[in-house]
Amino acid sequence: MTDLTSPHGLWLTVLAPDQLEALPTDGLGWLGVDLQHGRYAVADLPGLLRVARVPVLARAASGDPAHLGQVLDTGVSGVIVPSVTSAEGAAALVQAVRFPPEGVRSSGLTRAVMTGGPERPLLLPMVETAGALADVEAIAALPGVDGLFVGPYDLSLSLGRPGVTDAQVVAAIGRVQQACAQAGLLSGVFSGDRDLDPVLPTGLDLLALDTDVTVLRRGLEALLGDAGGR
Ligand code: 3PY
Ligand code: MG
Repeated sequence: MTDLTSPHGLWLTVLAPDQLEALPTDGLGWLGVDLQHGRYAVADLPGLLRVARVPVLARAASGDPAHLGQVLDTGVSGVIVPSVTSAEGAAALVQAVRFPPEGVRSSGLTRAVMTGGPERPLLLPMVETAGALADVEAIAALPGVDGLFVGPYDLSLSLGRPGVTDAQVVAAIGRVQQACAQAGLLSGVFSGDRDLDPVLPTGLDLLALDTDVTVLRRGLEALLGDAGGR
């Protein structure tokens, strides 16, 4: 995914393809499709991919190898994989996502093959547990990992900290970004909080600003505000 025009991404949780089609994409570098906490199933990906005008990364529901194979078979640009707890867990993801000899992913006449999907989709394990944070340098050193993606909400829970802008959570995000920079990997974060944005490290490659539902909500608030007393 070398064609990123901006680090700014939108996290899709509910939108159908025709609604996505109606959104402006100026300034948007990529889309995240959330199969973990969003409404999507694997079967929703082809429709979204058909209308997307920027690269699509799927946030998988889990690190299950069969699920990851099905997600990748749709032709997404890459997978963001939740709930990694150790370097061993991340190494297992490399096995699931890479074809032999690097891994054990199965090949077939998939949508990715038939429509010219990426030959080597990105693998971005999430750092959102204390275990993954403790192993972050080892995870970044794994061949087959292209980048790390921080989930600040789960990370704050796992670290026992009160929220995503807590100093220890922010420092942890900085550590992940540094590990990525040192290993030459992509670094990504989900924000969803306008107080978090200004304290995030600079130089992030992927910054998911917020979700589609937040966009709708903020749009409605702005509309009602503009209408004022009329
Ligand atoms: C988290 O912050 O835990 C996430 O997974 C972001 O979507
Ligand atoms: Mg999470």
